[in-house]
Amino acid sequence: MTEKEKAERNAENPKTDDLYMNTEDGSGEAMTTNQGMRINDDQNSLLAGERGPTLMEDFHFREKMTHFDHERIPERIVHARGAGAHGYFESYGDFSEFTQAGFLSEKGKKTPVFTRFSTVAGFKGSTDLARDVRGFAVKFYTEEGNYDLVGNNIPVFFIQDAMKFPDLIHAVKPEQHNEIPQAASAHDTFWDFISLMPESMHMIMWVMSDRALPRSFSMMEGFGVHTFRFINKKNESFFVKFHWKPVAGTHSVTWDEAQKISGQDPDFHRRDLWNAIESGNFPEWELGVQLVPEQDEHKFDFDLLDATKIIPEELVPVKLVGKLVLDRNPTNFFAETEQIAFHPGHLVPGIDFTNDPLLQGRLFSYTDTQLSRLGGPNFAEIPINRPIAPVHNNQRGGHMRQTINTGQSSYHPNNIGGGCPFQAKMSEGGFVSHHEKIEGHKIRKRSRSFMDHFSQAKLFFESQTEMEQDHIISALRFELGKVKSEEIRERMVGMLMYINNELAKAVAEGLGINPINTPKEPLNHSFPADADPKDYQPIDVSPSVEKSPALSLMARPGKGIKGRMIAALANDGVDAESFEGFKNAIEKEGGQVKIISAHAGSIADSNGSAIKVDHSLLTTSSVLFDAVFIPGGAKSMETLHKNPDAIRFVDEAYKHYKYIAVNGGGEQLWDMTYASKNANPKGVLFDQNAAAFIEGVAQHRIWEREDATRIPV
Ligand code: HDD
Repeated sequence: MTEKEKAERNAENPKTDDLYMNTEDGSGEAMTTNQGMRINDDQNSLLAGERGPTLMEDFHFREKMTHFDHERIPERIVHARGAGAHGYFESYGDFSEFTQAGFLSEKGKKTPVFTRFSTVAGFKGSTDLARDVRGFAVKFYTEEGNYDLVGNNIPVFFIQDAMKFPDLIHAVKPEQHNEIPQAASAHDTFWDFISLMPESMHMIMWVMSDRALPRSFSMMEGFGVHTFRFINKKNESFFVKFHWKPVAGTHSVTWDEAQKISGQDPDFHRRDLWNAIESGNFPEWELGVQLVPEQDEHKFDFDLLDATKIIPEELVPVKLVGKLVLDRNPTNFFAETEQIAFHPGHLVPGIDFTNDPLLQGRLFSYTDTQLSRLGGPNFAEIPINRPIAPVHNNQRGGHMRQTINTGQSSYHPNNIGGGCPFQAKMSEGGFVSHHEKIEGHKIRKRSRSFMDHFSQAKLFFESQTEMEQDHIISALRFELGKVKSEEIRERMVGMLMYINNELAKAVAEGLGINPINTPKEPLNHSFPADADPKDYQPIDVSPSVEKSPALSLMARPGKGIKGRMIAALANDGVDAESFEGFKNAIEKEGGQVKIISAHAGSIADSNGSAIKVDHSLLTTSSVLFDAVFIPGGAKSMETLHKNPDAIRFVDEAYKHYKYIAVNGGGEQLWDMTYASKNANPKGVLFDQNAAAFIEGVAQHRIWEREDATRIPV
């Protein structure tokens, strides 16, 4: 995308920069200290004599070094690793029948947003491709104040009560004695905890599925997870579950690829988001809501307040209400992506909480964590966190206060300040909590309606395609295979038997366990010291939905190839016509073509024109691409067919079920591969036009390529 195009697009869409950005690029300016004094030597410390010691009075050195020494802030306790982007949300219509939220009040209404995606378990410097849940947090800068939808790419959670969150996170993070392993749940403490917590089984099915290995942030769904409330102007309330549906469809990588990508390019997802936006292929999602009228609260066979449950789409359809477009990369990662502070309690009138005990606990945690991460109570004044709605209140002081409040009074009621700032009337946009009737005893107890831990785990597993089920089995074999304790492995297999017998048997076989011998009762070890354990054991529920096709990744293939990366294997002498024709057709559809060659620099095509090489075979790998194109050209093939890295590149792409297009003399390289030994390879297109290849790439993978796994790379 050209700078002119970017400027035009920025002018069209609402954005927050003008409102908060305090950018500084130093161009054309002399260097100064933080006090604004000009610096004329930034190379040498102030010394007592040419070879003498550094003087304490060197204030420029001390200021520069002190700032550097304090450059880092504590990383997030969870979701430390992330990437973010600016964009906008556009409402599909007027949804005031359900909510008074202004950003959903008018067709075409655009609201600026900042979105941050993240992994959960790894440290800030860990790999993007960990098997993990992904955070999907959106800050809407609405006219009524900031609204944060702080969700994940999985619609349920491991635990039902926030009280268990520190335990869950301690269990999944690197173990405390040796801080190993990084960004991985495949270790004893995680599975020890999980195998004692049957409420986590539904989430475990999702995390062991390909959902935990997204191909791209733009190819994963997002969910608000909890049941929230919509409130309309008549004060009528609807329970609501939020969904983000990716326009590009839902796609994943395989576990073998994920592990290799972690070494080849641990920034794979960050880079993908950045490149997609820079190339003008803006990632898009539609916002969907499942609405349940207040009076239907108890109509389901699960509790709406239980965050380990979904509402199957077959019971309540997803209504699309708007679109999220990410169209601008951050200007400075630290200032924006690192300093942004999300909070599920940042609401606008028209959206409210429910009594979900996981959500209620989150309402405390997020502000609390910002206090240590961002250093004090004024984090809402950091540019990226500032609402576009004006802020007026009597909060004063604190570390790093930016606002200079004028006047004499900082309390309410006051007469000295003319009673200002005054309390807004409801008609002026005030927030009023839903008038829910609450009566009860103070009690620490989990409701019996939260005790069905297996029916939706079963629903999820049994709604997957055979290939997806195989991946879940392999993931569990891998994860539990890394667990050293036999007892934990057995306890987990015992738990899986309550989800699906075939699943448990297959996992047990991989672990060399006889499932018959696995412990059965009690399943739940998470109950108060004086409680009767029986009160906390799972209950059996027959669900009203036995299969939900919407739970399979295959349910949302999306359209087209926007954002896909295609590797073109070419060397000097590549056939100009065959290469250009494919490249142009792919780029027209929003895919990106990268030239991979035996050497870096540039290659000369058959017409003698120079083509810039994007990567030599040394600096890239097939796992970083969605498909491979081998254009013809006798001279090009003469080099490549002898290159072991080129042969492996093609074989590996085949192993990972990718489409491969072979044109003209490209067959010379193909014939050297192990994959070519198959007489009728699926998804390998010989001398077909670009349209056929594009159609294939849009399907993402050829999962029915049965012989793929036996490719020895
Ligand atoms: Fe959380 C960060 C999502 C449960 C406590 N959480 C955080 C982020 C996301 C979520 C997307 C990263 C935001 C960003 O990009 O900066 N968390 C969830 C979801 C949950 C959930 C969807 C369950 C439905 N979280 C949860 C619980 C607690 C927390 C139960 C504690 C009681 N989460 C935090 C936190 C974090 C956080 C410690 C770390 C950094 C931050 O908040 O700003 O407060």
